[in-house]
Amino acid sequence: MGSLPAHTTPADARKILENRAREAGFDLVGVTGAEPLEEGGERLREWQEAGMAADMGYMQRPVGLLSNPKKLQKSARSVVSLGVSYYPGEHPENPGGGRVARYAWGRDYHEIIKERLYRLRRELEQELGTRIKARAFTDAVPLLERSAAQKAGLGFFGRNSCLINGEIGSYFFIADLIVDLHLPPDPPGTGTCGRCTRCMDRCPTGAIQAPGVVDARRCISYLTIENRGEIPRHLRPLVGDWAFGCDICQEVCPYNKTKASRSPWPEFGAASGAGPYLEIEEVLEIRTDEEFEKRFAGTPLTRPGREGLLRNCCVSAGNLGLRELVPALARCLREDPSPLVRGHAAWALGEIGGDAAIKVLRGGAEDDAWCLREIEAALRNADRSASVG
Ligand code: B12
Repeated sequence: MGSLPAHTTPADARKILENRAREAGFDLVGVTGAEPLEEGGERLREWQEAGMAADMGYMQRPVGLLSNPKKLQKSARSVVSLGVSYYPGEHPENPGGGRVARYAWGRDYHEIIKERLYRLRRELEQELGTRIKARAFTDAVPLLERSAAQKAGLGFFGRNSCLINGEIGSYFFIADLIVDLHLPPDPPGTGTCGRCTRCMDRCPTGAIQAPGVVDARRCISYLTIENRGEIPRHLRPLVGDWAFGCDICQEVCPYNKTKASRSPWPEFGAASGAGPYLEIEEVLEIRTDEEFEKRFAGTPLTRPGREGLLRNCCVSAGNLGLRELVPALARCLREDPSPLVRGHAAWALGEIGGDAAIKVLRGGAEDDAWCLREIEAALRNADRSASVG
């Protein structure tokens, strides 16, 4: 088990950690013990039992695993929780693209943050003069990171379930260093949403079922990132122009309106990755996984895979009513190897409507049963708007 040299008190070690973490670019630093996260575990159990984890298999793992840092590292004594702002600014007015959630404008945060975490560990080892056994990660292992971060003092749970920090809002990643050192724990994070319910009122799909409880099955972030299947037809119009993730419950939060300041990490800026909008036509032309991987390598946008991202871009095109995309959607409907993409392309054509779209919908040679149902529904939709118009 790691121990501090005789001349260093736990309080000294805590101060050194704070200084090195800030130098490494972390905005928030806190420590909690490595005991199980009991309240978080209880909430997780209820959430799982209500089916709110949707199809995320990794969130259906046993509560005792997800809520116990010692399952990740036997010798764990403290969890160092760190916050790093990713706020890249506000979306400019939509030029007709697929909207990307702010956390994904730049490079993939997983590797970038992990590297800095291990560097932080090395610096601590040098300065403290002791070996530290550590596990470093962000959003990559089975642990309730928000619960650990709240216990470590990084912020409080907002009604949108995000961890909110009174000084910087909620546009920050949580990163963790589980260490075998005993460090003095911080008091848990406190704060309140007061009477504000904007996030609950403004979520287009009504995903926030109760304060702090998000039903993934309705959350646009889940539907466009983690979901591998169709976006349920009744939810598609509510997804709006979001093509990857969603920030609405954070955008409307008063803490973010007044406290969010741009992340100093250039990796998270729009210039380093996909930026605030995807060019829908360009995405709709990607026909192979290799091409897709090459186009989005090193960004978070690889997560839903080619089919998922094209599915989302079809939905954005339909909701934006982009007539100029009828030819690209027609090519998807005729040529894309994936029924998932073809079915959503049909839906978008139905939403856009007009003679050209109807002609495409009538003229196909589809043989997939689900796609055929999508085409029929799209034709009903397009015909209905034609007769109303
Ligand atoms: C699964 C997951 C998702 C799912 C489900 C989200 C959800 N709310 O559960 C989906 C795909 C929808 C999602 C979306 C997003 N995610 Co996500 N996601 C995760 C993941 C992997 C697990 C979250 C989880 O445990 N959910 C289960 C439920 C039960 O837990 P919970 O919502 O956190 O609720 C906790 C509270 O209720 C808490 N609690 C305990 N006591 C109390 C007391 C009170 C009074 C209250 C209210 C709550 C409370 O206990 C619960 C368990 O910890 C974490 C990484 C990790 N390993 O922790 C990232 C993580 C939560 N996601 C993150 C981000 C950035 C996002 C998005 C903003 C991305 C985007 N822009 O599209 C959205 C935000 C949507 C939202 N409002 O949550 C960050 C959040 C950082 C922050 N400041 O909070 C995390 C921590 C990743 C990271 N390492 O930075 N995500």
